[in-house]
Amino acid sequence: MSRIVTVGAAQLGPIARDEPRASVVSRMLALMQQAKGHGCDIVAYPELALTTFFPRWHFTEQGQIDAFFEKEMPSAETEPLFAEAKRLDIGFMLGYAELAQEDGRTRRFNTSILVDKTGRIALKYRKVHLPGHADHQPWRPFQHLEKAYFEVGNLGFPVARAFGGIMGMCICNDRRWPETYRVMGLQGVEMILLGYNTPLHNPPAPEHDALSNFHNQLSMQAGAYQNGTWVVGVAKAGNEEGVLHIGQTQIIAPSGETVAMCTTLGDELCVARCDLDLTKSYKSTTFNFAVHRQPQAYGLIVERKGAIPPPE
Ligand code: CDV
Repeated sequence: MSRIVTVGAAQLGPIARDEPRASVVSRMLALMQQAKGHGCDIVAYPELALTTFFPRWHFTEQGQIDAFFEKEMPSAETEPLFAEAKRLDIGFMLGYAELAQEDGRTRRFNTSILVDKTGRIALKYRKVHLPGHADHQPWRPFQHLEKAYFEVGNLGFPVARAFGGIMGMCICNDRRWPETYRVMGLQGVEMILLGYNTPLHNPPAPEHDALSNFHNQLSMQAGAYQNGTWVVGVAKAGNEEGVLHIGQTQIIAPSGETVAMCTTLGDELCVARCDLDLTKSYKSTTFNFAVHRQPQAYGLIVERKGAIPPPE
């Protein structure tokens, strides 16, 4: 048996702070049309795909921050993505900053949606692992204020039946945490779509800089293999407003092998025919959770209060 979902991972190059959404959307439409030309069922875009990565700046006016957020989806500016996808009979995954009116208040999330071929939002995810800091830290060459500008996502890690399989999403820093993949793995996920904005330089730990690409590979390949799932990681890459970001947009098989990867730091599409049935041999053997996992043993460890302190 084979269940093929052809995926286009649509890497975006830098987006300038003053680049209008209409210009970004036209870049995204060009990639969508290329994806259709390659027979794709889905085109996946990066985290916060519609604007520059604004948490790198400390803003004091809420209005300046909210200018980067979407108050409705679709909006007049994003509707062309929905319309063209429907016309082309292709689905898409889109990351954006979401301003929601919920529980009687304004809430802000770092969000992704998966839109099916009919234009319906089949799945929504709000980023759980927000990296960086909540306070202005002037010593840094650039800020990472996700903890100030977003709330922790309140939807968990949901999966949905779509595109003939079981689909899930996560966003950027989530990909470094094994819990992300395992929570979806336990729900039988067969393909995880994720976008990222990853600066090459890590101000609190510059000794990690030379390993940025390696850590990107390591996390996504391990997540795929250990849960028997496809993983599609899509970068916003290149030199954005003076900050270098990694690329390496890629599609990873349930074996953990990368089967397609972008080679530039600009707008670029890479494509793979993903057989969702390749997940089966991993999910039914090495990572047959029902047979081999031992959650009762993990409980003993979780019960311990905190880590053992390192020796003096
Ligand atoms: N946008 C992100 O979540 N970026 C983080 C950086 C700050 C390390 C990442 O994990 O790639």
